Amino acid sequence: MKEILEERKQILERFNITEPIASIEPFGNGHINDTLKVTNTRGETRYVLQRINHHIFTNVDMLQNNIQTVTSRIREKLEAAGATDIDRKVLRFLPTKDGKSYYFDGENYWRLSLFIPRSESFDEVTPELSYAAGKAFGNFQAMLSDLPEDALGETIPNFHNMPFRLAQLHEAIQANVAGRLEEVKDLIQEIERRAEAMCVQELLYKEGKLRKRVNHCDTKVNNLLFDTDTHEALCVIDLDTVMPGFVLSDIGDFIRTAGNTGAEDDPDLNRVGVNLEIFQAYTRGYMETAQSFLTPLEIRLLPYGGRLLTYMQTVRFLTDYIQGDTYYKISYPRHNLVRARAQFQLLRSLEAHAQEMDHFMEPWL
Ligand code: ADP
Ligand code: GN1
Ligand code: MG
Repeated sequence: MKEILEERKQILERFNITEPIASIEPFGNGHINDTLKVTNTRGETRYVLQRINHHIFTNVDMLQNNIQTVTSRIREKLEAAGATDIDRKVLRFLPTKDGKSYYFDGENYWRLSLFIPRSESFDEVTPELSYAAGKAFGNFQAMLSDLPEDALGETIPNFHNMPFRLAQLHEAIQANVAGRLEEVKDLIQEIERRAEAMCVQELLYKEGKLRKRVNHCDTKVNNLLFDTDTHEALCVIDLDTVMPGFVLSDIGDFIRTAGNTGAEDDPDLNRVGVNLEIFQAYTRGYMETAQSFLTPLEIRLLPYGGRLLTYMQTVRFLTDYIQGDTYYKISYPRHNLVRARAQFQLLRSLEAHAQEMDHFMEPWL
C-alpha cells in the first residue's frame, strides 16, 4: 500500500504542487482511463490525477491540445458572461514543472486537474437533475459552437461513425479469435437487421443535409458534475472525446445512460428500459440552450439519437467481447456480453416508445 502511494507521489512531484499529500486513491468508474483523487493531510481532496489510456488515445499531444482549446474557450465565454467561481464551472489542468500539459514516465502518460470541491456526479438522476443536465450539455455545445473547424483534432478517428463500427464488428466476426461467435449469433442477427437504418447520419452528411459540430461525444450522465448543495449543473468533465461529430451523439449518450431504468451492464434484463420522464426532462432543458443552433432536421432526429447511440454501444461491447475483451475494462469474464445484451434490451424499449418520443419533439418543430 505504502509503496503504491510513494510511486504515485513521485508522479505528482513532477507537477507544481507543494502541499503535503496524504492519499492518492482510485476514483470513478470509467471504462478507459484510470482516475485517482489526491487528498492532502488536512483531509481535503485537491486534485484529480489521471493515467491516460494511450493505447486508445494514441496521440496524447493532440488529446491534450484539444482539452486545452476547449477549456480555454469555455473559460473565455464564462468570463465574458460575468460568471463567478469559474474554477468550479470548467476544468483547470495544471502544468508539469517543465511547463507541459502531461507527464510521461517512460511508460504512462499522466495529467492533473483541480478537484472541484462540493460537487458530485450521479449514475442515476431525477427528472429535475436531468433537466439541469440537458441545459448544461446544450450550453456546452453552444459555448463551443463558434470554434473554427480545424480547432480540434479527431482524438479517436471515426469514433461515432456507425458504418465504421459495423465494419469493426464484421472484422471481429471474420477473425473470431476468441471462439465466441456461436453464443452471440442471435445478437448479430438483430444488429444486422437494423444496420441500414442506423447509418442514416453518414448518408445525410454526404448529401449535405446534416453538418458536424463540436460535440462532447461521451455525455454519460456521470460526466457532469452537480453542486452538492444546490444541485445545479456545474461542470462538464471527461473531455477526451470532444471533437467534431454529429449532434445526436450527445443527446443519445445521455438517454442511453440516464434514461435507462436499469444499469448499463444490468444482468437482469427485466430492469432495463427507457425512462421517458428522464428523456422528456432532458430534452426540455437541452432545447432551452440548444434550440438556437439546431436545424429542424436535427431536432426531429433527437429521439433517433437515443436509439442510435444505444445501438452503437451494443455493437461496440459485442465487438469487444468477440475480440476477447481488449478495449473496455471488465470486472468479470462475460462482462462485455452482459453489457451488449443489456444495451440491446434498452434499444428494444426505445424502439417500442419511438412514436411517443418523436411526438414529444413537435412543439419545437
Ligand atoms: P473516467 O474516464 O474514469 O470516466 P472522469 O474524468 O469522468 O474519468 O472522472 C471519473 C469521476 O471522477 C467522475 O464521474 C466524477 O465523479 C469524478 N471527477 C472527475 N474529475 C473531477 C473533478 N475535477 N472534480 C471533482 N470530481 C471529479
Ligand atoms: C467509455 O471512459 P468512459 O467510461 O467515460 C467510452 C465511451 C462509451 C462508454 C460506455 C474513449 O467511456 O465511448 O460510450 O465507455 N470511451 C471511449 O460506457 O471509448
Ligand atoms: Mg467519465
